[in-house]
Amino acid sequence: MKRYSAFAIAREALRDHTGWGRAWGNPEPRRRYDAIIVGAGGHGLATAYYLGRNHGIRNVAILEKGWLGGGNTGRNTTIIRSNYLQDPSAAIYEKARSLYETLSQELNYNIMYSPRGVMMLAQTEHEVRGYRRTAQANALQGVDTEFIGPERVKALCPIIRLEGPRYPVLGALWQPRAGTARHDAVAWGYARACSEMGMHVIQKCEVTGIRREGGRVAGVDTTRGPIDCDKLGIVVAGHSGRLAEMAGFRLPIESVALQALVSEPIKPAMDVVVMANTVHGYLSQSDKGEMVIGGGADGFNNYTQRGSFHHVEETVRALVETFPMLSRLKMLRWWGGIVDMTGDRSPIISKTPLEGCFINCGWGTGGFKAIPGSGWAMAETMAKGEPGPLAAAFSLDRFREGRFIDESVAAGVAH
Ligand code: FAD
Ligand code: PYC
Repeated sequence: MKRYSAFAIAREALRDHTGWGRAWGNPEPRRRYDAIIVGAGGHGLATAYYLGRNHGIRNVAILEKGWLGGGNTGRNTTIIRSNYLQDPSAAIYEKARSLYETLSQELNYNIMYSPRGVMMLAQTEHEVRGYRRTAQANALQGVDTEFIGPERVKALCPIIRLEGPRYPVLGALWQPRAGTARHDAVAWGYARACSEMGMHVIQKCEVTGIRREGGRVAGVDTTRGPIDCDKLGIVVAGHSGRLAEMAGFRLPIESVALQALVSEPIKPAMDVVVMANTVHGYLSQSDKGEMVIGGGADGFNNYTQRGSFHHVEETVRALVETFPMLSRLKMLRWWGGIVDMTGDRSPIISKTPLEGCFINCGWGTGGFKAIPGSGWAMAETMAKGEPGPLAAAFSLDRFREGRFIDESVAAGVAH
C-alpha cells in the first residue's frame, strides 16, 4: 500500500492521479479467522487495528452489514473531549484524546484532528457547582480543564449572548486541547491500516446468527455464508441488543435515535466548540463553514435512523437564545443515528456469558471521542481474555453488582 505524503501528492499530480491504489481491499470471506469483529464503525475498526498492532493478532475479519463508517461513526458531530467526572471514564477518554492527537501520523491518514477547544456552558448555579467540581476532579486525573468566567467565554466565542432571556451564561468548563476530527476519516484511516496488516474488512456482510458449541463461540452465520472463529467481538452500537440475543444473553441497553443538523455554509464565525446542556443544544463550525448543531436524544426507544421536525425546532429554538445569529441561517440537511444507552451513561467493554465472545457497546451519545481508547482497551480484553486497566471498570458485572459509573452529566446530551 502506498504511503501518503506531500511527495506522493506531487508525483500523482504529475500523472493524473493514476498511481493511487485502493485504500482497502474488497476480499471474499475466508472460512475461518482467529478473530471476527462484527461492525465496521470506528470502535470495531479500532479494535481490529489494536489487535494487530499491540497483540500481533492479524488473521482478523471485520464484518459490516452496510458500508464502513455508515453507522453512528459517520453520523456524529465529531466532538472530542475527556472532561468526564469519574476516574475510569477520565482515564479511557483521555487515553483516546491523547491517541487522537497523533492518529494522523500513526495511520498515515489525515483525520483532520483540530484541538480547537471545547466549552460546556454553565447556565444555572447548579451547573456552576457541577463544572467547578469536574475541573477539580480533572486536575487530579491529569485532564487539562478549567472553569472560566463569562468574560473569557465571550472572548473565546464572540457570537455568544451572555445575558440570555431564560439562562444567562455564568461561566463554562473549558478544555483547551479538546476539539473535533473528520469522522469518516477516522473509520477510513483505521480500515486502511487494518487492510495493510492483512485483515479483511468485509462490507455488505450482515451477521444473522452466532454459532455456539459447548458454551463457547464457534462462529457466525452471515449473508455471505458461515464463518468460524476463535474469538468474536460484538461492536455494533445501536444493534447491540440484537447481537447479544443471537449470542444468548441480554444487555442493559436501550436504543434511541439521536439527531443533528447543519446550516448552510457561512464565513468563519466561531473557532471553538460550545455545548449548552441546560437548553439542550451544541454548536461548532465545520471546515466547510456549516454550523454543526445537535440536541437531545429521542425520549422513546426506536431504530429510526433519521431526523424529525420537532427535534430540529426544539434544538434551534433553544440555541437561538444564546446564539441569536443562528436565526438568520437556513438549514442544509439533518439526519439521525441509533445510539446505545446504558442506565449510567457509561460504556460496556466486557467478556460475556458466552466464552470467547466479547462486547463493546453503550457509548450512547458520546462514543466518537472514545474510538482510539476503546479500540485499545477492547483489543487488550479480547487478546488476553481478561480486561486490562482501562476496561476493568466497564464490565457487564457492574450492573449486577451495582458499581455504576454515573456520567449522565458529563455525557453532555439530554437523554
Ligand atoms: P457505529 O459507527 O454505529 O458502528 C456499528 C456498525 O455495526 C454499523 O456500521 C452497523 O451497520 C454495523 N452492524 C450492526 N448490526 C450488524 C450486523 N448484524 N452485522 C454486521 N454489522 C452490523 N460522540 C462523540 O463523542 N461526540 C459527538 O459529537 C457525537 N455526536 C453524535 C451525534 C449524533 C447525531 C449521533 C447519532 C451520535 C453522536 N455521537 C457522538 C456518538 C457516536 O457517534 C457513537 O458513540 C460512535 O460513533 C459509536 O461508534 P461504533 O463504532 O460503536 O458504532
Ligand atoms: O459526547 O461530546 C459529546 C457529544 C456532543 C454531541 C453529542 N455527543
